[in-house]
Amino acid sequence: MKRRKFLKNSTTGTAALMTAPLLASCKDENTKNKGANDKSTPVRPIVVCTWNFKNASAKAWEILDAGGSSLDAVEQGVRVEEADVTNETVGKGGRPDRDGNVTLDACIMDKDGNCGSVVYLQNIAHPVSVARKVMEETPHIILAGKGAEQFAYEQGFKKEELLTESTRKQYEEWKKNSKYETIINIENHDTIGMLAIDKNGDIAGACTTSGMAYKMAGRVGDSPIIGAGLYVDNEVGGATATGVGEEVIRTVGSFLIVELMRQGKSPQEACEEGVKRIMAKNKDRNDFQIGFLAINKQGETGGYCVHPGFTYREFSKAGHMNNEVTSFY
Ligand code: SD4
Repeated sequence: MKRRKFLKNSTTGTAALMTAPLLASCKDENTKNKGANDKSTPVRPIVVCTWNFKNASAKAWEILDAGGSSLDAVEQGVRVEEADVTNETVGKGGRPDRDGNVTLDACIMDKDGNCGSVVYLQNIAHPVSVARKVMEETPHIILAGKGAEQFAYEQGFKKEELLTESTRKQYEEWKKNSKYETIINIENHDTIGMLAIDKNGDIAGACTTSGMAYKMAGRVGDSPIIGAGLYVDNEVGGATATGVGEEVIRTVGSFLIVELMRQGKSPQEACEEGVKRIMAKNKDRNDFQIGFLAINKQGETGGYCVHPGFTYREFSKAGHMNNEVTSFY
């Protein structure tokens, strides 16, 4: 049965948060950012990211609060998760494909509509930074596989083993049955998509992932595809996605959500419509999760997902919080 709840929020792990040095200057609040719903007062700076990535959002906030650009904020923010080997869905320590290779997808987009992306990148721990180099140093937008890796080395990135002891063991275990399954809310965090508005009111976004665990070799998801896993239009807002990328690509989800906001929908309404479009194409199936997150130029935020469990973290002067979003089911 379809049910709609109002956006809830929770501040989990407040005690742990208070010990983190990055957060020392910010208060942790239990209430939704009030300014975010007041259309007359744009909320800036502000950063939001998929799931409750406290350290990543705090890093981005540190940059925004110091007057840095939204582009730097999202790059540096998502790098925190790329470096965290305990996060087995992003960057180093991400789960491999079915041949045992860790292949990473990431993209970044700035206020001027410039964008860069890497797909199927191996042996490099920070795909988002390679994506930024593609954006800034090449005439192209997407580099794939060996070409992307070669470009990364030319740009000074170091070769690294991305498979960890933990993911290697899980892979060996997986090989016993070799069954490809899309797990809903894996680890309760997966791909990180981040959207930020800086003090100038400029919007940027980034998205990075190791993709679906045990995917076919060569598979690329939505996360590095501009318009699918991420889209930013500085006049309107930005959107990002997590979940089964194939479904997000079929609706060009993030672009759709930004266009719906351009037509007057709130971020919340636009995310709901995005999920409904996906479900309309999946009348016989609901065994997958999709979570959309959006922000508009005013700093209003919203999210919606197929199944309960998806959350997004929001960080502004009003505080930082983990928002549970409403779901289609
Ligand atoms: C993908 N959207 O590769 C990514 C992965 C993800 O939950 O978000 N997993 O399809």
